[in-house]
Amino acid sequence: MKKLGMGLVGPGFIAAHHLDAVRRLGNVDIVGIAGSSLESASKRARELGVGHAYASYRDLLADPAIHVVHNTTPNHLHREVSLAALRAGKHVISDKPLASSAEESRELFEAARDAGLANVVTFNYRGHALIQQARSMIAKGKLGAPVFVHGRYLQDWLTDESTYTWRLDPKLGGASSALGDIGSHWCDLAEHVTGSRITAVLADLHTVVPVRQAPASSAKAFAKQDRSVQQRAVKITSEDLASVLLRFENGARGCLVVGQVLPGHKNDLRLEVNGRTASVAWQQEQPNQLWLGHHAQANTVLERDPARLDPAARGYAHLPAGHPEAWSDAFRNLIADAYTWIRRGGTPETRPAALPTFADGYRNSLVIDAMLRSHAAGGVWQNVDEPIA
Ligand code: SOE
Repeated sequence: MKKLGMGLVGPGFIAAHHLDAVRRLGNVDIVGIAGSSLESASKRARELGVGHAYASYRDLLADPAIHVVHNTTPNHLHREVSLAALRAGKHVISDKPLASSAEESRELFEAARDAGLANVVTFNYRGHALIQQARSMIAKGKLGAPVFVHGRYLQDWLTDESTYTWRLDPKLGGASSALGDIGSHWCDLAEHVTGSRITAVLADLHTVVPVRQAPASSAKAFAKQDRSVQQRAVKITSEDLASVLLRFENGARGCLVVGQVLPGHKNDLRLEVNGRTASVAWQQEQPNQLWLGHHAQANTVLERDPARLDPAARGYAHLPAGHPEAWSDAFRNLIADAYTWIRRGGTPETRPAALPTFADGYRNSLVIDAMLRSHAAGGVWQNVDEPIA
């Protein structure tokens, strides 16, 4: 089997996890990384144990040893780097959200489709075995028709007004902050698990912390801010809190709350689907258990155990029950699916069913866009635009 070479552009917080996942596959060469300068890329390459650093992402793209590009740049660079990578004939694995706006996402979706190359967006929570189990159960009708899809994605790393991140700057992070950063994961998961699209939304957005003290450089997610460096006051216009009502194409109703300033909530993503005959609920912070709810019999908890899962989910569980698998294992599952697809040629027919593509990233941008429109219109229902194919 030909050994594939990968390069990574944008060596920030998430880069280490891309590299970790690739290393765990064992059959992909990590060729090199690029950042904002040769100096920063070299420093990060040393820290991450990567053998080569490029002066720019263009140099990385010019290297024939690289077949796959992982784009982990800040959102405002997703479009530029992913487009250039596709034009250079490289398969692309991009961080979420796919781009800074629905329009940019459409451009990327079209470029990937026309290039005939594998295109993946890291909605990594799909990689959990019990998420695939819930999806399989719903597809098989084990819950009856879904009637209510609800949940939350809550964090607290932006609680303190002295924490600042590029994600809050619309020029760098895109028009939405909390919704683009983490609401996007929830919406993707809800659509993936139910197999049904969000068709309309009613959103109320809010900025709990309207002024922040920004240091010279942006905070890494979950990192402690260094208060000794000089600060400047920055006015924040994007949301750090959102409440959204949802309608799905299968008739189900839904409800989502998203926030990043909610003390005590670290990475609290929860999804529950109530069908006419049974319910399922899953929590990211306890990913090895799937709650199964019933009306006329006792509720149960399904432990993640390959032996107890549907065939569609079994491949995403690697250890017996009682040996927890979590965030990084799900991330690895997604990256494993991405490389499986690349080895199969990256055609639409050969894509592993759980793998999120640029088409999904584009759709997701349209959902977030509808939420922004709904709020801007004073809190009225907005239809999610159909993707332009
Ligand atoms: C910060 O909110 C963050 O790292 C997100 O950017 C990730 O996508 C999410 O999975 C965890 O939280």
